[in-house]
Amino acid sequence: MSASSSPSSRFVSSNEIRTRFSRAMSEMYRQEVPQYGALIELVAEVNAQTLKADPQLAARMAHSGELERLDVERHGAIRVGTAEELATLRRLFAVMGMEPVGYYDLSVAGVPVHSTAFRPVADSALLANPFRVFTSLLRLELIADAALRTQAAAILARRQIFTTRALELMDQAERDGGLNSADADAFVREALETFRWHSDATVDAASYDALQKSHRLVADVVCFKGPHINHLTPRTLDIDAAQAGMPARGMDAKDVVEGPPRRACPILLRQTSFKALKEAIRFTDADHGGTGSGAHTARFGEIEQRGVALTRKGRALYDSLLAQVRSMDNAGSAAPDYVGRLQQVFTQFPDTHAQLRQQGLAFYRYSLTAQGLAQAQASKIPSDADLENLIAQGLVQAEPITYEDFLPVSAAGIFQSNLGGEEQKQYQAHAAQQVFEQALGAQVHDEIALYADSQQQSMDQVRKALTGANAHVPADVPADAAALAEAQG
Ligand code: OOG
Ligand code: NI
Repeated sequence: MSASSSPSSRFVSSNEIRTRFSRAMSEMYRQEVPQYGALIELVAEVNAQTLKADPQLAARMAHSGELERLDVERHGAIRVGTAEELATLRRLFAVMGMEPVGYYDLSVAGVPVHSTAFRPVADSALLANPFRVFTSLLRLELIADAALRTQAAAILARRQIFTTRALELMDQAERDGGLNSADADAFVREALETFRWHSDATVDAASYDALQKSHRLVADVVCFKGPHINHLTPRTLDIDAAQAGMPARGMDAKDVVEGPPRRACPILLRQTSFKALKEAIRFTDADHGGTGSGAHTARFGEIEQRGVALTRKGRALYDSLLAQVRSMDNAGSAAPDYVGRLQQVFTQFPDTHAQLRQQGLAFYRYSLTAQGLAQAQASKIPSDADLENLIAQGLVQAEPITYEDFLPVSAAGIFQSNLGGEEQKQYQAHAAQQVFEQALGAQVHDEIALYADSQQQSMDQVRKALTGANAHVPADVPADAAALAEAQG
């Protein structure tokens, strides 16, 4: 190896690998589930209309860099069966710069899984491509029937969800610290195989039925060759408009949008989906007469609208208001007039960005405005000036930090509406984050701490710009301006 071509210079960035992978996933899913393509078109139309009708939103998203990522923004979801599968997925996603963020216990909602989201963590990586994969691990211990539990574990132990080449390329990326462009392409191609749909089940019809009766999700995880991607979700800027447009395009939309109600200042995440498709599958005893083929419902389409990330205080308020609405009767989001009651109860959640900020309910990214920058350069702003005052004077702007994660109650609603069948299971609810992290082989990031860091960094940059400007460097020294520009990011 010559000194002039260090191996790292030949590597493509993890952002680039993630972008190639998310594009490949999107193309594959479009082929597998044509309605997903229709959904992408609908969302593109709604987004274009929304941006046209709201130039302020367009300007803000252009400034934050989010406008550029909007068209490629997706999340997907998969479900795996064993600790080893989860741990290897962590390594696979790490090659693409995706790390486990958050812990979601869905057993509370009658779904026998717990989950995390693999996603980029750094602000710059999120801007490059925020592709996320909501990843659930089946909790076999929640299957009541011991014999069935053993059978499920045995079936899972026999499968290998990764290709040999994918495993080799993971080793290589870890060993060398990256992949060159050709290897990255091979990696994307091989990784894709893990998420492909297989209509051939790995079990006979009787086993499928038994597992299905235990919980439909158990059959979905256990009976197939791998963790087929079960949906891919584009980001819409107006979920109500997109929801309204679904039936005209032949999509069987879920009745209500999960998450907070429509608001002037969107918070967290609102989601809706079209119901899962019934797909023909073949069991291993297909050729032996009898019940050789069946149907499986797992794969669907979903859309989401993202709002500002909430602080712990804001999140606690959100959770308590949502619990209030849902406890009004037992029907949850299926109750009549759920939307009206949601709107009603959420009037208690402040709905201007100034209030959200001043009451410490949501996270913002602070920066000097053009006017602020000019005044700072002229050392006209004291470095300890109050941020809210600077905002009021138009010298600093506070932009909402987008929520990049998921919501357990919403996720449960999405799971439920797409499992087919009406039955509600009850499980002893208990979060088991440590057990999950042990399976994963790593700790998950605390998502709220990530937003807090991001906000703090932006505040520090503003302070740094003000302090730099007040350091009594003659105003005509260009280095100072360069430092300011750098501090501005
Ligand atoms: C995951 C459902 C959760 C979301 O957007 O909240 C989810 C699944 O069905 O596997 O994707
Ligand atoms: Ni989803």
